[in-house]
Amino acid sequence: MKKLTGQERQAHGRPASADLAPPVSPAGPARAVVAVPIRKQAEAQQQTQPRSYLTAGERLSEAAGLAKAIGLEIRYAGTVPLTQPRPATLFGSGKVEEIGEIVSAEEVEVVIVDHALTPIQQRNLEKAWNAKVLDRTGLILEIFGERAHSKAGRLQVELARLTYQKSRLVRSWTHLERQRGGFGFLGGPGETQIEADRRAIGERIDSIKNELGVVERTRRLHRKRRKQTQLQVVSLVGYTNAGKSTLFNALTGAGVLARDMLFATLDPTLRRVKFPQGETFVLSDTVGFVSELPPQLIAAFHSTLEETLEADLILHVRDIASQSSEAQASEVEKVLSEIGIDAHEQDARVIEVWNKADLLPPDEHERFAQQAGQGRHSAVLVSAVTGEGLEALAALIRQRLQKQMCTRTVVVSPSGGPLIHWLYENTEVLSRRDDPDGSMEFEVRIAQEREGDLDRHLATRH
Ligand SMILES: Nc1nc2c(ncn2[C@@H]2O[C@H](COP(=O)(O)OP(=O)(O)OP(=O)(O)O)[C@@H](O)[C@H]2O)c(=O)[nH]1
Ligand SMILES: [Mg+2]
Repeated sequence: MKKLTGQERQAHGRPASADLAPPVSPAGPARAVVAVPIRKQAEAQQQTQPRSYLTAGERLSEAAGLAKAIGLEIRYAGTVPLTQPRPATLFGSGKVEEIGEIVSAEEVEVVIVDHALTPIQQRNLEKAWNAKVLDRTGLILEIFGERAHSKAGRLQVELARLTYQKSRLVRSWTHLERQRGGFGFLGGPGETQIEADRRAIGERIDSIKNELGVVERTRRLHRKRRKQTQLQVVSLVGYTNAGKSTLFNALTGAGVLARDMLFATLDPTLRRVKFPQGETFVLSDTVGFVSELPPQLIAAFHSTLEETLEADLILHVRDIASQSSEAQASEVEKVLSEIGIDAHEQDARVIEVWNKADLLPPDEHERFAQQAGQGRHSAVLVSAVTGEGLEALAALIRQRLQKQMCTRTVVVSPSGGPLIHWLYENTEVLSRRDDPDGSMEFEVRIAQEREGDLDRHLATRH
């Protein structure tokens, strides 16, 4: 089939490649090809550490899932062996041609290359295939762009996008390149235009950071307030689609979005949960992780991830029925360690929640049920859909949170007003008894790490 030129495509009602906006246009979802480059050493790595790396097949289905997450209609998806990355086009000319034939045969508008591409490689491949090309980071940014609804979420995504775009401003411009990299500025090619774009992007990044600064300060204030009143926080983390929001809804009765699509959740949601015994804690649901999460996104979402960093307990939710559950778990641990949580070994705050137990065949279910208590982390086998294991999970959460707290009895003299105020401000008052002589006896709960503060106050005020 003859390859269509830009003009012919426009004549056929399809936009020229440069300003293609995937995915959904009045003509229906954009047609896409998904190409997953597989490097020799990545394959070797996967073979030596099968539990830490996704197989080629798993990477392919994940890349297809990411493409579907923005509504692309996948016409062809395949892995492409990559022996020697080429500076100009990543793939060798033979592969470029091969993919090009599929692109024109399927009349594809977007090609997803599940690998990092330089701006030069991206431009050259767009020319070669006369289609829009998105690399992995570009695709994930598109997904986040679609999912961001809150002001904070939209700012964070725009910040990540601009940071990514700023790093991709390239020198040698043609008309096409100006449209893509130029942030909409119609300057001439050459130094000045790039400098102008870089400055404009830099200014926008600064103003976004200022706006986000307000969001972060508010979140920090809320966290400080919760800490003061001993309200402990339990944070749900995990690979995207593992079932975090479904579990959140099951434990809190909230109705946050839970759906079989990647990155359904972007903004954090917090809800109080009360144990039957009366104590209360806060559960937080947040954005999921994926392998090779773009660093720009981790940076832009650090105030969201800070919630997890400062949590009293971290529930690492895993889709235990997924073939790539182990590899996904190690990807999650990589991101957590990037934000300062050593989830792999040391951090005692981590509990693994092995979710989707209902999808396991009986023998596997049996095996995981046995393993749950034995691994390097406490783990609980649950199904957020059937409710299996949720009581055991709640009991383990309570036990762990209690371990971090201590209960003290405090007797306050009749003139102890300031101390009483401090107790209400900084502890969880479980009970109070007023004695006939005017003194009061309080039973309070306080985090072990803050017991010193209480003792200091008792020493100075009665
Ligand atoms: N069978 C089964 N499906 C589940 C279970 N938990 C969640 N799911 C399904 O898995 C899909 C993803 O669930 P979510 O709760 O949205 O997953 P998530 O981890 O919050 O995903 P993101 O927000 O995208 O990171 C949905 O279709 C859920 O219905 C479970 O225990 N069993
Ligand atoms: Mg979710």
